Amino acid sequence: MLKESVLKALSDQVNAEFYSAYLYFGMSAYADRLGYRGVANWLYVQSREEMAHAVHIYRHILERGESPALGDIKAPPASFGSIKEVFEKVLAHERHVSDLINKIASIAMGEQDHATYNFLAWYVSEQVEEEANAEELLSKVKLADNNTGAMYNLDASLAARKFVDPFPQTGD
Ligand code: OFO
Repeated sequence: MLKESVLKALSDQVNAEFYSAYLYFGMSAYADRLGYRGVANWLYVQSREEMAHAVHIYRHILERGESPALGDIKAPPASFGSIKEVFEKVLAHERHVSDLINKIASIAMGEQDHATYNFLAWYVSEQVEEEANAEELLSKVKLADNNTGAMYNLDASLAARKFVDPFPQTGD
């Protein structure tokens, strides 16, 4: 069983992870429309990872004998000013998600829910990686600075990203 405050925080995070997936779907579609197929692929893979993050939390809630409260997922923006703006928003969003994860970890610790606190350790580390990846990509886009050749090469390199299940042991 989970304390009410932990259940609410975890349920909200399921929603936040699905929103992340939805946001990156929207960004992927935007990049695709501009012809940046590699950027679109990177964001699509990112979106799939976010769904896996959501399902993994959902399963933790079920394993603890509770049901998540599944709320509405808000619509993401349909358009962005540029590829640079996309990655600025990715970075800002990942920083926001890091804050959310840290807050849930604090709630779990406050409630002495060591199982949830331990479960969240993976997400804490993941957010360090997510922020680093977003920062690196934003730097590369800024360095390319609308240079067509540099953007073409960056786009080609992002086309190689493949989805890897972050939780192969559970198939989430
Ligand atoms: Fe779920 O890791 Fe990004 O947001």
